[in-house]
Amino acid sequence: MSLFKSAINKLKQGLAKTRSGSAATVRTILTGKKLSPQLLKDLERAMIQADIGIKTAVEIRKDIQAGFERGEIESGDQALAFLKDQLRAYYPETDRSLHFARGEGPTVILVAGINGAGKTTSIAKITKSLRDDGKSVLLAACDTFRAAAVEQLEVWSERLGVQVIKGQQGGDPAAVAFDAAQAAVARGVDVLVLDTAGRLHTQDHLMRQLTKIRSVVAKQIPGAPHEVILVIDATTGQNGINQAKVFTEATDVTGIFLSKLDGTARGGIVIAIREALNLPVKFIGVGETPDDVEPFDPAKFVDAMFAE
Ligand SMILES: Nc1nc2c(ncn2[C@@H]2O[C@H](COP(=O)(O)OP(=O)(O)OP(=O)(O)O)[C@@H](O)[C@H]2O)c(=O)[nH]1
Ligand SMILES: [Mg+2]
Repeated sequence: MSLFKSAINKLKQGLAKTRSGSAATVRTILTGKKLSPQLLKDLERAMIQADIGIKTAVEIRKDIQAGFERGEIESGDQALAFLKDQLRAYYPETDRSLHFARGEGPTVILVAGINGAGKTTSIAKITKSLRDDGKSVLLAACDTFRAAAVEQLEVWSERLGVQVIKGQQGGDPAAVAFDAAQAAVARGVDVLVLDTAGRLHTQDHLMRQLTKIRSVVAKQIPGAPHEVILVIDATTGQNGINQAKVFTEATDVTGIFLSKLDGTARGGIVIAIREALNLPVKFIGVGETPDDVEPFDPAKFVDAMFAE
């Protein structure tokens, strides 16, 4: 993934709260200790507190326990090394890059998520990376529900030097998507990114609106949307994952943008997402500026999470 440059220091900084919080607890519980049944219990609790997900936490504890009973894992330090290996092993080589349209035509990225998840900010991050890579980008303000939503997208677009297609407040978001798809083709832009509403009258409304936006762009641009990115706020923990499930049931999501990892001490949520949704986390948000984005690299993530 050359597009998004990964910087281990930024990642470590972004995970500062996790590193000094829940991951530090896991580390200090284990470091320099002799492994014991009590220590295993404490470890399991600490992993759950890190938002790793109950199933995964229990699984890892059981595996370490089995190693302990066989006499293969004797110390806390060995257990920590095993834990890290295990976490890395949960992530087989999968394609975490953004998928672009093959051949002609713009690539369409649809961005969804509950209100306040960080959609608009994450779009600014994706846009900045695409622009840095020399790609032209057009934005579509399909959140016509809130006036401020369009303004916020416009502020980012001015800063990033890209244009926005918008409609009337309260208008049909699918009509905005239609105009935007036409404009993207006519202007020959490389990537069209659609911002959507996070809240509507009902969840059912929201899901139907997403479906409608999807089908409108699919009719205009073959193969679109090429990516459906679901933004999940890392600070909302299991609750956020449960809300995300509703989206994955209603529409084909191709990847997760996990925002606000810098704002939580429970960075283990990345692992819980694997357990609950089985979708690739493609990007992580580690701050509020367009530069605060990292491609998700499991090995680097696990290292950064447990780094001192
Ligand atoms: N610390 C931190 N804050 C973030 C990050 N991503 C987004 N935010 C903040 O979260 C708040 C909500 O972000 P938005 O991008 O407006 O979220 P949204 O999903 O578009 O919200 P709605 O349009 O209301 O549904 C803003 O204050 C952002 O600055 C992140 O990675 N780290
Ligand atoms: Mg928004």
